[in-house]
Amino acid sequence: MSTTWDVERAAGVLLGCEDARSDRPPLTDEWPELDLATAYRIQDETLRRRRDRGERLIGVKLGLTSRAKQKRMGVDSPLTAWLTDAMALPAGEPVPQHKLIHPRVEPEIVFVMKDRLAGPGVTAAQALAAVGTVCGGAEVIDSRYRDFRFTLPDVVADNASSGAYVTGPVGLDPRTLDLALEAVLVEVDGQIVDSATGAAVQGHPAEALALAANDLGRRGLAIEPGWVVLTGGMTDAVFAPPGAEIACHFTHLGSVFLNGG
Ligand code: 0L1
Ligand code: MG
Repeated sequence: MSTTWDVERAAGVLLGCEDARSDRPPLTDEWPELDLATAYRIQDETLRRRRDRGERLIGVKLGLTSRAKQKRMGVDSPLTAWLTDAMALPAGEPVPQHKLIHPRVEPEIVFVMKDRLAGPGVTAAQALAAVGTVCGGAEVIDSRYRDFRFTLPDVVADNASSGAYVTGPVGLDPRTLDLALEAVLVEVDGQIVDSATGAAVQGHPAEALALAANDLGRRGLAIEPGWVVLTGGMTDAVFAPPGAEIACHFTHLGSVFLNGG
């Protein structure tokens, strides 16, 4: 059975699920030998195909950087994935339900890069020095796997459940605030359902940024000036059914509002 799978087929199947809005069992159910290096090759192949169809690479996102996310998904290692312009959701736009399978929303601290950042060996302080602005944000995740059931190689291959993301209205110099203490309250229909501070993300979101630079560095890649970096869900993600009103209120980074569509 496992011999029937390869990078090209897996990339095609995952993008096909995305286009058809259909979910499927994890690849590792049929391809148990799928390892992390091959999973990143699948992720890169999906990026290549997205670019072939006109999407522009605009940044990188981290996944599973907080204990809340790791515990919920049963995967205890962070990962990186790609962001393209097609994933950017203008503020005020509803969750694009017509393009998604089973969207969930999570609050994130988002960096916009000023300088190039190339690992390996990047520290959190060096990472922060390369940042232009920091914003509050929300990611709309949408796994191609049924019930969000996956292993680490599965979710890496699936571009870390990428769907869409929105950034808040406030962009600050990250050196003017303590991002470990930056708090977020997540509200659904006016009820607070979760909260966290930036410390939830690897102790400090700059640690997550350094992790991404070092991870890309090991693959011969770098974080480029102007790129957007999503540092990973600070809390567990909330379901985003049509009609829900979701808000992420940050201490200094403003509020991000998302209508469930
Ligand atoms: O579906 C998932 O929860 C995996 C992606 C993780 C995204 C994140 O932690 O920000
Ligand atoms: Mg995320």
